[in-house]
Amino acid sequence: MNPLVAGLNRVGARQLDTERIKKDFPILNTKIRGKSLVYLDNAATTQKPIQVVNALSSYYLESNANVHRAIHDLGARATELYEGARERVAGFIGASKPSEIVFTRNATEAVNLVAYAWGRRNVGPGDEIITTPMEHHSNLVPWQQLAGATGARLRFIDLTPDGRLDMESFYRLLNERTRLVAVSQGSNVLGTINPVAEICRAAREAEAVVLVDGAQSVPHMPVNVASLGCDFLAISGHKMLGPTGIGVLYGRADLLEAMDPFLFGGDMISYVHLETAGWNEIPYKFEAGTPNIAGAIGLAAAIDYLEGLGMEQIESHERQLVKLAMHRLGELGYVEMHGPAGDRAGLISFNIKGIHPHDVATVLNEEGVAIRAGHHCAQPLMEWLNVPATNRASFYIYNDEEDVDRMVQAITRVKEFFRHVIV
Ligand code: 7TS
Repeated sequence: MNPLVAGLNRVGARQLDTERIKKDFPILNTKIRGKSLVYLDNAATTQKPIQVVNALSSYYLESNANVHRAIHDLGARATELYEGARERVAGFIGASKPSEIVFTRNATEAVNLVAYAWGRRNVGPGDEIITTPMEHHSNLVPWQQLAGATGARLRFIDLTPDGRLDMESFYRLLNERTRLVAVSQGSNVLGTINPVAEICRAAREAEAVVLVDGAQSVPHMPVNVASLGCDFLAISGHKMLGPTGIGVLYGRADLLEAMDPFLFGGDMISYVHLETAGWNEIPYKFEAGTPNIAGAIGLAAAIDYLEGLGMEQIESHERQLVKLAMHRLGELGYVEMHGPAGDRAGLISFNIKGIHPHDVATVLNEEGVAIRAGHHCAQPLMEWLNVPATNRASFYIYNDEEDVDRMVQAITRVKEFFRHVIV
């Protein structure tokens, strides 16, 4: 027997009970083109368990009111739930206090908040911002804008041929002009896990601030801001079983205190006169207007679900699956996979020579297998890979060995469809 398969059976059975988990996700029973759905687009967004949907509906049905303003009991209950969610997030990522947790719409807004509220005040002409060619556009374009507005310069860490950060290149770039290092912990295309703790240590010595894009890591592995030593961390709730429209910016309290607000209006003020206003304390000064109360509550329920499984178990489950999938795709002989061979996150980007990724994804869809095709909002990385687009299969807690089988089988159908072009 294939030792990877044996390993997966042994470890998978002991770690995550996917059969039980799947029961919490009714959407996974959906039929696509008459076939049962295999959902492998988790890096785009994950499915939601009934526990999260129930948390949303019971909030709306039993506790709906605006937060931070009402004297009435319902308002107090909504505020308690919303602030409880903030505490839940703080505990989940090891923040030292809830006030370091700012609720945003998504990871994109969290990065933009830092680019405006921290960047416009702390970055000037001749300063440098270090980032990488593997960033999602969300962690690149805001820095391009900041550099353009302030006269700062973007510097890019080189990648190794297998898609890791070349750390020597990072150490060469880091200098007294570096104000910020903006780096993803997990690449949404290559599956690379970047050594962010090491980057944070070095940046601290150089007195530079580090923003970690945790959109693809926080849902999949234990992440603790204290042990990473990062200054900012951006998270999207919808990529970790939570609702859409809720994200998180973790920021070190002293940095948040010193920053200007990003958006202005209700709830973020301490006083307003006709001509002037003063700002509320953190984190409220960054949460102008009525927030996504239900979204925060749903995110807390998602964290409960994930912690119930265990982040280490989730990480190891995905690693087993991706290892198996890479092995099986490698055996086909016509699938070119991108990114590191081992020690990587639970997703695989690949190309099949001579066939556009959209065609591959279309054939897979016919077979009920949902994968993504495109540039994955990482166009500079597509240039680096020298492809217009890739296919991407991304795994999560409910995926299992059978899902890998179904994907591989569907890819063999692609070969049948396009046999004249595959050599
Ligand atoms: N950072 C990374 C590494 C991401 O993968 C994404 C979204 C974001 C930031 C932005 O997250 P958002 O919730 O603010 O949109 N990535 C993807 C993806 O790979 N496919 O669809 C969205």
